[in-house]
Amino acid sequence: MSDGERTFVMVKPDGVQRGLIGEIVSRLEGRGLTMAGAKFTQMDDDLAAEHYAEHEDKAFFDDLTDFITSGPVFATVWEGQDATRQVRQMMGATDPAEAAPGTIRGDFGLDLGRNVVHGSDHEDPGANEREIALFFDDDELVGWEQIDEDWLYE
Ligand code: DAT
Ligand code: MG
Repeated sequence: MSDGERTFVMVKPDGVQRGLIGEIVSRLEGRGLTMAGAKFTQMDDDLAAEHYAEHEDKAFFDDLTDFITSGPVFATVWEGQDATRQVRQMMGATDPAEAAPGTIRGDFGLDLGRNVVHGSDHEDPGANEREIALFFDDDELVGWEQIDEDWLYE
């Protein structure tokens, strides 16, 4: 059995526009993570400011919130063993130019301000729960057991 950890993953407006939703979902599914929630939506300024509150003093904050509200996003919750850290590894470095090939950002991005995907920071305790709660009510999340659990976890 997994530890049941949940993490927040969002395909950003550039990823949506470039048709990468399916690719990103496929990678997470293939890894063995289980989707617990999904929402196709466009963020408003308030949600963007809350979601990126840790960056509000940074010079890039206005560009970041303008970008993240510029089009629809695909907001998702994924569950699995050590899910937050594992997703961050699959996403790669924040700057796609530095992200290793084989990671999502390393395979699909070139520019820091267009890095395709967001995932909760595993080095920021509680970030996953906080971000999930910003986007989802409890009754919008589904806990379920995938039939291959016995073959994914020892
Ligand atoms: P991550 O998205 O990997 O968690 P972060 O939380 O440090 O990275 O930053 C949030 C987003 O802000 C990031 O995905 C891209 C943008 N960003 C980060 N640092 C930046 C910078 N120095 N200049 C412009 N945009 C930046
Ligand atoms: Mg971050």
